[in-house]
This record gives sequence, C-alpha cells and structure tokens, in this order.
Amino acid sequence: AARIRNLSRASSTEISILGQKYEVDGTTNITQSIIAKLPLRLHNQPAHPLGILRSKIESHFHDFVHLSSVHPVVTPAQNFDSLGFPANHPGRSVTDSYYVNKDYMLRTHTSAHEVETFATGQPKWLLTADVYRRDEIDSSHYPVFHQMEGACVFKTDQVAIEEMKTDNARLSRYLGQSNIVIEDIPHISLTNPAQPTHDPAHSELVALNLKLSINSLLLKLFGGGARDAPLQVRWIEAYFPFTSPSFEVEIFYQGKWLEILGCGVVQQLTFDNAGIPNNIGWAFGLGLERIAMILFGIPDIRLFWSTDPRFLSQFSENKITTFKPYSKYPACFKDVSFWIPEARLHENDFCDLVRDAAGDLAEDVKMIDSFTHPKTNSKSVCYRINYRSMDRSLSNEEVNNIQAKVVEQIKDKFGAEIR
Ligand code: FA5
Ligand code: MG
Repeated sequence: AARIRNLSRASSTEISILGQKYEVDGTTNITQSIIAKLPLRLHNQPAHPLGILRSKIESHFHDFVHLSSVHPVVTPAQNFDSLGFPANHPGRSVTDSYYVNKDYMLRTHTSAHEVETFATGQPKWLLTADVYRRDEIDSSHYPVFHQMEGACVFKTDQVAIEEMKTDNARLSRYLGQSNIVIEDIPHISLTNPAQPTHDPAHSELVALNLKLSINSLLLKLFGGGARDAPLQVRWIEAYFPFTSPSFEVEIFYQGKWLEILGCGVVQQLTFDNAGIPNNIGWAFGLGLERIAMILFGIPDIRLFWSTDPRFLSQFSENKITTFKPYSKYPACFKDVSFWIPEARLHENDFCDLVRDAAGDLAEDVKMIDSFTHPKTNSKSVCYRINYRSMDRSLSNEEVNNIQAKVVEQIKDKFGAEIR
C-alpha cells in the first residue's frame, strides 16, 4: 500500500484537540481541517438550520431528556465494542474512521454514547452530536455531519407493558386521523428476528411503539396541511449489530425515496453493558443534515458550514424557512494524474488530502481514469477536482495555488510521481 505519512506536523508527537493533548502514533489520521471543526457544534446554534431542526425534534419528544454537549473523542470500545460490532467490521478501519491515536477516535455515530446514557437510568432521551466519517467529496457528503440518537426504555412487568399498549393505541389513533401513507413491514420476521432473550410479544410491542413514535415525528416534520398530498413513509428491514429487529425509514420527497434514519429494538448486550439488564427498548439514529437539506431547501452540504451572512441571516430561531440561494459562483475544474508505487491508495486518503489543502473550496472530487501497468503493477490515476466557493468568485491564481499544494502533498504523502 502507498505509505501515508502522518498528516499532523511531522515534528510533533502530540496533537491538541479541544484543549486536550493526545499522543500521536501510527494510527493517527485526523487532519487539521477536521480538528478545526470540532469546536463549532453547529447543532447548538439556535438560529442555524441544524439548531432549529434539533429544537423542533426536541419539542416533539418533549418528555425526553435532551443532551447535546457530549465530547466527540471516544474509545473504539465505546464506538464499536460496547455495541457488539464484530472485530473485523469495516467501520473500524483507518480508511473509514478518524483516529486520534490507537486508543482514541472521533465518534462515527451517536450510538457511541448509548451505553453511558442508558447507564444514567434515564428511560427516555435524545442525544444530538457532531459525528465524523472519512468519505468522498460531493454535494451530499461531508466528513463531519450531525446525528440525533433517540431512545426509550421500558420495564417488562405487566404494568409497564399495559402502559405501552395504551400509548400505542393513542399514537395509532392520532396517525389514523392524519394525512400519511405508511408502507409497513412485519415488526419481526425470520430475517429480522426478535432477540432470543425477549418475549416475542414484548418485542412486537416495542417495535410498534418505535414505528408509531417515528411516524408521528415524520408527520410533524414533513406533514403538510390537510389538503397537501399525503406524506409517504416506507419501512425497510435493516441490519445493525446493536439492534434486532432493525429498520431503516425512508420518505418520498420530490420524486425520490430518501433514507432518513436507522433504528430498532436495542440489543440486550447494550443494556447489560449499561447495567440495566431487565429492560427492553428502542433506539433510532437520524441524520440532521439529510432532513435539514429537505426542510430548508439547502442544496449543498457545505452550506451548513458557511459563515456568510447571506446564508446565516436567512434563518431564525424556531422557524423553518426556505433557503434562497444567492448566485452560484463559477466552477473551476482541475485534473491531476499520478503514479502510485504499489498500486494501492484509498480514495478517502485522497479526499482528506484535498480537504486539507482546499477546505470547503473543493465541491466535488471524482476519479476519471485509472490504469494499472501490467508489468510493474504501478497504478496511474487521474482525479478531477471541482473547485467552487459558495460565497465568492475564485481567482485563477488562488485555484492554481491550491492545486499546486494538492500536487505537492500527493508527492509528499503518497510518494507518488505526478504525470
Ligand atoms: C447509524 O449511524 C446508526 N448508529 C443508526 C442507528 C441508531 C441504528 C440506533 C439503530 C439504532 P447509519 O450509518 O445508517 O446508521 O446513519 C444513520 C443516518 O445518518 C442515516 O440514515 C443518514 O440520515 C445519516 N447519515 C449517514 N451517513 C451520512 C453522511 N455521510 N452524510 C450525511 N448524513 C449521513
Ligand atoms: Mg444507513
């Protein structure tokens, strides 16, 4: 594999993250552009679309505890092991996740905090946070995005079960009177089973409570007036190591089905790890950007990070309003071709390199050509980078300087030869 040199200052053995020092090692792959995002916490800005959406969902789940300031640095044990992820799960790899060093990483999902939050004994909670994943570059992918985790825990005695039935009946009545069309699937099935330690009847009730709770949230967020076309929601069988049965939920919006969230009946392992073994419950994790892009009509995920008053001044606390795009500035395409010595380079390594050199000026990165030399096994790749600012016109000189930086880094970090 192409040797990727440490992206932090070559000379330093420590990096500083939110005022705390961490030792750097061979696992470290967190970049300066990611470190710079950590203090921003967009979901806690009340007049930012993500903050507005957070409050809206919190007001729907008004009897839940609301958490939103949990530290982003976690252990792989929190992010993966405590939730039953297998040792060889691809999400653990340095190509997919940001590692501070071998012992610490940036959470890749809000589920990383399930065990510690269940351990507080709170039966109903929402937890909103910034999450980090190494990914491609385009208008809907960004290495930082925001998730909200929601969970509800029930006791399994007769009284608690009766309460759940009453709640389910109330929610069903409400949804029955609403302008919503739901494509449902069975609560449990052979391919999406109840857990062996659960009474299947209890598992069904919890799955139903989850579905009713999510459907009513979606109705609150997306349901129009009575005369609008009905909201279409689709439930799909899914798989997560930390829930069973598991589901994904999509809504039909502007001619397409869009994935909004993942959810399911919490694995008993999670409750055992949290020290609350005799409970049953559900959890969901939703992507705030996905929903906000739809609700506010925001066309590019980079806009959430804009500090341009033409963006920020359009939004105010507790109001969902449609974004009016200001003029789109011209794009500038630059190609770069290079030879990688041993034919292996992960696309995410290239994308992080571009983000570090170009920041949010990189709108899109695509591989447009690749060729492996049959004899030497050297690989040649060509990437096309689309530079565009959301806020202003870029000068040729500025783009050329950034592209020169990208080229320098390709040589330096990948030991590659530019063609
Ligand atoms: C998870 O992250 C699970 N932790 C969700 C979960 C929680 C399941 C609790 C069960 C119980 P997933 O990787 O699918 O699952 O992400 C969940 C949601 O985050 C997605 O449905 C989507 O809305 C959003 N999301 C995922 N990747 C991205 C991305 N690159 N950019 C923006 N939003 C994303
Ligand atoms: Mg998913």
